[in-house]
Amino acid sequence: MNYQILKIQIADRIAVVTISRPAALNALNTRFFKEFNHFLDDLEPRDDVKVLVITGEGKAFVAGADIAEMVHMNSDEGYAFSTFGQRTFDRLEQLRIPVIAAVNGYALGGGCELTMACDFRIASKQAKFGQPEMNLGMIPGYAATQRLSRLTGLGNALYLILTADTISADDALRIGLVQKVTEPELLMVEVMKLATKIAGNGSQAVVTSKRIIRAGIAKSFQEASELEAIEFGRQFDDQATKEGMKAFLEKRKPEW
Ligand code: DAK
Repeated sequence: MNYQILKIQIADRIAVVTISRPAALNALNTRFFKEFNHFLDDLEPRDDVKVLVITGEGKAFVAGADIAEMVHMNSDEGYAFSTFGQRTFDRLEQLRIPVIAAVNGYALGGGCELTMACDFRIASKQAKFGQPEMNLGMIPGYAATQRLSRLTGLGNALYLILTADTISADDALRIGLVQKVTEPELLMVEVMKLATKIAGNGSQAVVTSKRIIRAGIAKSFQEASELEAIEFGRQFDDQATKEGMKAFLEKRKPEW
């Protein structure tokens, strides 16, 4: 595919996707969703890529869904835009490998929702987060009403969505929306350090942990613990687990 919005770099087991439509603050349009799904089609079968990083070019991560595109939609087109976006974000959340949002600037509306479909959010001090849909007379449409409360608690989700307030990276850290805040010039350095660390861990253990942590949220504690026990048992047939334990006992680094 001839990518017009995404810039993709894959090296050393890490894929970095930069959303690049800075003149519109990287607002999400239909073209973005097509390119991103195409990229996921290519990425999903690859087992040489261990971590995905998503960031934005310019002063925004993503300033929301593209209002200039949405304003012309009728209800059928709005429905299609909605389901396409929801399916894409679900697909991202369920990606086998961990996904890090490197939030360089504005992450508003659909942009904040995109970060929440990732596994971690690392933010530059210049980043700003919010769900400003109320200002447009609409409710969030890419699952902020569900993911925000799961990540930050009911009170914070209600506060952010009902006020439409924009908050700083430090406030996002305080409510648990982001995991770390960095100086702007160090954002990608810190994110790549984190990605490299995770990429170097036993790949099967990383992938399984992500899958059962996420699956467990929708289950009772007992069911989720049973899922953990099943997967825990299964890994004793895995050479990587044996190598991890042997390396510890032989006082050397594991060779994965
Ligand atoms: N869409 C389209 N263009 C956008 C945009 C957006 N979300 N945000 C910014 N831009 C464009 C601006 O129109 C401007 O274009 P030009 O005038 O230069 O042509 C350019 O980007 C630069 O923006 P500003 O001049 O406004 O830059 P400032 O630094 O002054 O302000 C800002 C930055 C981020 C505070 C401001 O741009 C802003 O308030 N932007 C809108 C933020 C926003 O309201 N975001 C939420 C959008 S609503 C759905 C699912 C999801 C959604 C909806 C439905 N379904 C399932 C149905 C999601 C909705 C949203 O995300």
